[in-house]
Amino acid sequence: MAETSVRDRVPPGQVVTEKFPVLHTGQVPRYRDDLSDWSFRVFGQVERPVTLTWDQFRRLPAREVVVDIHCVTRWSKLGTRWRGVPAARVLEEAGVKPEARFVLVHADPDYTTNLPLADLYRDDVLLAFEFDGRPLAPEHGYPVRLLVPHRYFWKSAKWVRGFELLPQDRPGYWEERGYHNEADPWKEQRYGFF
Ligand SMILES: Nc1nc2c(c(=O)[nH]1)N[C@H]1C(S)=C(S)[C@@H](COP(=O)(O)O)O[C@H]1N2
Ligand SMILES: [Mo]
Repeated sequence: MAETSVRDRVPPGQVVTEKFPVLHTGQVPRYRDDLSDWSFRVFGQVERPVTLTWDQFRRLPAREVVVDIHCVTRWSKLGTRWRGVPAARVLEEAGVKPEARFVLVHADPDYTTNLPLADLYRDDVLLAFEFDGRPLAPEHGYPVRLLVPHRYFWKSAKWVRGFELLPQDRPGYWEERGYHNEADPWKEQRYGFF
């Protein structure tokens, strides 16, 4: 099978980097060593709101993906390797109501970002707990970050703590501050109107 050439993997206006820049607002959150102060909630338009402990979360089946990631600040990183629980698997725990169409992703410290619910059913959308075979670094989202490779990286919330299922779209932190609601790197949806 012919590999897509590297050039074809870089969206317009992006520059490839080997580094892994760190970008976020606020302080890197710290958790207890046993992660007893970490949980993941699924709530809103669901049959059974759930709060998963770290142990419950880690018992869910995980998978590995290798994906390209694209930041709105114009860096792209190709072939990044992640391991995590498919977001869809976590939704299954709660049972999604038919009214649910959007998700507001909640993360520490006070970060949110919004997605269409359908995004969470993609194979490569993970609640990722490993990068390149190791636990996430604190500054990259330890213990768990969302990975949404097909959208600009601000949608990949670090220190993710919950999914709120909604009947209507609700903008997150950057979306409220003028970033594009859809954030498709191939369409250069960097900034825009909600
Ligand atoms: N919780 C949280 N997640 C976040 C952010 C943030 O401020 N808080 N920033 C986002 C932005 S704007 C980017 S570009 C990526 C950067 O991820 P990285 O630091 O692992 O490269 O994290 C995203 N996830
Ligand atoms: Mo960003």
